[in-house]
Amino acid sequence: MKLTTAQFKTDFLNEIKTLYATDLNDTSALGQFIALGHLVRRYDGSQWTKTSEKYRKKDRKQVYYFSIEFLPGRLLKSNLLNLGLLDTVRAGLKELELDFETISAAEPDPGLGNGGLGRLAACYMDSMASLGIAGNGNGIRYRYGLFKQVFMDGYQVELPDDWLRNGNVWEIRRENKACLVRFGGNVWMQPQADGQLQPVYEQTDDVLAVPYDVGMIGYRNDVTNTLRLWSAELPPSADNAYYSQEQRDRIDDITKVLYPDDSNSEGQALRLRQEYFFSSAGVQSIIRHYGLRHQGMRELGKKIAIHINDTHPTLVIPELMRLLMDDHHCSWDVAWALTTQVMSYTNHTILQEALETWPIDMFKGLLPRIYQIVVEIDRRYRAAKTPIFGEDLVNRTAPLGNGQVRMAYLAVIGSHSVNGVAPLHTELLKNDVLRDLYQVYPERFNNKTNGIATRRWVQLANEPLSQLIDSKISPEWRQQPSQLKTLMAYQKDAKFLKQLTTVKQTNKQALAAYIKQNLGIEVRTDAIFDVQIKRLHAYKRQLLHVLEIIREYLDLKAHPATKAPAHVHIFGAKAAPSYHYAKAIIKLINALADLVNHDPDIGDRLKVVFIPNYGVSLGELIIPAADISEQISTASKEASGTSNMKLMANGAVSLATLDGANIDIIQAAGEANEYPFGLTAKAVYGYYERGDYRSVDFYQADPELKRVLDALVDGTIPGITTEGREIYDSLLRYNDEFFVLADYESYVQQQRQISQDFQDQTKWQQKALANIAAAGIFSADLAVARYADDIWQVPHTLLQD
Ligand code: NBX
Repeated sequence: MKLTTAQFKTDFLNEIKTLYATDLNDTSALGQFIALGHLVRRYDGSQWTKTSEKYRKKDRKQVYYFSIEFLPGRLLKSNLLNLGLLDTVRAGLKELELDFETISAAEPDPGLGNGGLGRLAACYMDSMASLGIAGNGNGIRYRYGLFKQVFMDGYQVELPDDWLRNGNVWEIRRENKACLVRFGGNVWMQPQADGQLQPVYEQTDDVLAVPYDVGMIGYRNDVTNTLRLWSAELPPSADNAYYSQEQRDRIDDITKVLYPDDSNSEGQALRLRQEYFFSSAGVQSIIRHYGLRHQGMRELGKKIAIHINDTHPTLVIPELMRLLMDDHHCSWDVAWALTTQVMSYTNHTILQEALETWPIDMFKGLLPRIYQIVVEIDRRYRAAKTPIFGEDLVNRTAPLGNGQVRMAYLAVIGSHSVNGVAPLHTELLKNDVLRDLYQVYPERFNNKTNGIATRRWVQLANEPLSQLIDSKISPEWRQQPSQLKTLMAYQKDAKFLKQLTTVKQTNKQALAAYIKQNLGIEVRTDAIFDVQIKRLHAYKRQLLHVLEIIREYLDLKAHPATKAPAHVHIFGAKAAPSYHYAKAIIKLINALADLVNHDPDIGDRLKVVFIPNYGVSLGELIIPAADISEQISTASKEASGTSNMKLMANGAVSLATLDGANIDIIQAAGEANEYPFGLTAKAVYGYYERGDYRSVDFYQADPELKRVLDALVDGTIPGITTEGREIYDSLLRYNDEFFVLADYESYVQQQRQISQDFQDQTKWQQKALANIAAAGIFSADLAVARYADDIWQVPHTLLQD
């Protein structure tokens, strides 16, 4: 849109006056942010309305992306960028003697997700809008987001994330679109005059689902889509029924707090209530919207697509069946054909403990009608498939088994498409986790490698790099990240490579300033910034990184004259509050940091920095400053990874196992430009099959490794107590579940190589450049276009090369 600086200033000052009845000098950065937010909403308002009208007029097929998590990050800057107003607003604020960055930092960062899965959903919302896809998000408006992490005495302490304290400028409460979601009670089927059966509900607990809509603004294309987040409230009771405090709490609790578990299924009834709550409300609103425009349900499959982001929204399958049969009087067969045509499912993990199952008793009690439908899905599946695949396979794959409702199986059976998120992951789904179902439905399985929003992760997070890129190649890369590959023409341009170093320095200074101010640690910006940012989990192996730090420390102590570049190890990671082992690792890292950072023998040559409360906003600060991207999960365990892509796009070089999308990154940028190491997935599976992994052998064979491991228990790291022993035991007594010791040697070797290679900055920046140039293929726009083409079958405006 068009806006002059002068006009913006007038609008902004008016907004301040209207909102606060005072003048600019009397407002805080937060107040200024809120005013700006309102203004942006106003600038975008007509675009949002027009988008819905356009979709309606053209009767466009709608995509609904269901996800129990969305991690959008702060929206002010990205909304301004996408509306084309960022420069104008910056200039206007500057003339008013205000600092845009300070105002922007006052925006709360909504932590409505745990990690990769939630952030991916947000990247895809941005891409759907930017590709002109009629895409809608559907999720939960948690009153409290993921906990805020602080460290006390090196231990993680969780504080509530009261992100709505000052309201949310981006949302619109739509009370008129609220609907009821039913829990519990009894249901029985009553025959009607026409012979049809209608459910009769008794003594149900009804919850009012109220939607809050957030505009998802496309990149300079006049499109604004909707992310709809549901909040649970007391229903308006016609007979003024009295609700006990307990009933009120039970309703409030549904959307009160995000489960802080990444890659782990809690199995709690409250979680199941959350899942059905947003699945039911979402499907009800879809059907109502569809019904306003269409006669009957015949066209449903042509007009809507529902995407299930991991198994948490799987109940959309029986819920759609319920609405089609009970409310719209479809036969089972018609309803089932429509449902499978509409649904598609993405799996994000092969970890056993993450695969959701619900005890049948719990499920039946909470969702009696839905349970009846699942029983019928199960019955029909068994009847149809047993003659072809035999009883054993069918028993293993049916939605109901071992007293459980098996969500992943239900998702596969009720969808027309099942995808993994990187080629290796999809292969493992087919050959391992979902092997039996792959026999039954081979045509449903496909891969969709993850992607990232380059606009947020490069254009916004790394403006110095973006400007440097603009000075060399056409700004088209901003719309079409695949164009980044043309940067390879500068592989031998010494001046350009120097400029890359300068850009990195600038970003490192910004991060170093944050570290100094918040943690009191001083780091050299000519050091290697070695970054591992992700949830804390044993399979992600922060521990392997820790062992390397201990090795470097002991090495520097023993050989003070060693010439090597300074090394700063940077961690960001939250542990699930009940994940004891992960918390022990946090304590270990903090204790090690304490030791290393205060050792006068070490000085500024080695630093360990654990930045608390890692999330989207800190990612935007850390990622542009990274030299090394630590992607060191045990091969086969990380479905894809997405921080690997973000770091690569910002010129960090991957130190990586052959896991998830690391494989594709290494292939894209060239092996010579990364530091691959470790067991392959095949080798890991080989150990499983033979059962002959013996971690102690590695300990005994390598004196250096022995010295490093002993440091966990011999008092070398004074800050730890039982944690050292626990971790030591996990590696040696309990045989090192994640093959840390097997990969230690090759990891250390690559770390040594990095220390050497970093000294030649020309060569180093050539590697960085190869990474930046190859990162375009991991753009979320491309990934979403593939979903649109292959799965949802909707048009989009992706510019192809
Ligand atoms: O999804 C992550 C994977 O671990 C990453 O490798 C991947 O890049 C990312 C996006 O595809 N998974 C994730 O964040 N969470 C879960 O997978 C999850 C599964 C079940 C559960 C809770 C979380 N109960």
